[in-house]
Amino acid sequence: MKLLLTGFEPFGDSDINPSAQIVARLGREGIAGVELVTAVLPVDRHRGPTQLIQAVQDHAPGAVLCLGLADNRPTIAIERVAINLLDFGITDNDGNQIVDEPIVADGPAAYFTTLPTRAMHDAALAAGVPIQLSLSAGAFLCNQVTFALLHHLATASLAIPACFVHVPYLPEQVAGKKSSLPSMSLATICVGITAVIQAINN
Ligand code: PCA
Repeated sequence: MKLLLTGFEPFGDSDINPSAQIVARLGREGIAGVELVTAVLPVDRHRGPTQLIQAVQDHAPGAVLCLGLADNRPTIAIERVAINLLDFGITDNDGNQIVDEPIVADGPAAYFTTLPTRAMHDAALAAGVPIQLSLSAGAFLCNQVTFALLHHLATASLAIPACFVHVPYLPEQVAGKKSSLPSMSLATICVGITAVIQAINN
């Protein structure tokens, strides 16, 4: 199977985004039985969704798995739903802070993600990695690119399953901060994401 795996550039007050590091590492090391194609998306309300859809058009993958950082999650989180809402708590990397706007005017309220989320969850747990199923990817770029992709696939009648997975901070991102934010090592996250991808490939 050809799988498009994406991450995001750093955003906010951090110069690290673990999702980009995971994509780089797994792209370099490979996963048995999977042809991985990768992209790192800009945290930009216009270029983020456009580049994701362009990557799907360029590579014609059999499945799409998008990764991003969730700054307060203690575990990996598989997103089951993307909602038609932009409500940015911070600016994107182009300075846009959008409040209460739809992603697609007159579009549906939400889409379910379309990869086998339960099997993905169970595979990561079996590999010993903390993971949960989540009902909200928030209302920032991660939710936006997921909604935009699912809307594109639905309206273009493309039967390509797609899903978003949030990952926690890396330990080096929280070390020295005042609050005790949760984190997970890059090695552990990569074990979990590898198990998730193997479950998609089964
Ligand atoms: N996380 C943000 C956007 C980019 C990223 O890695 C989010 O959760 O929306």
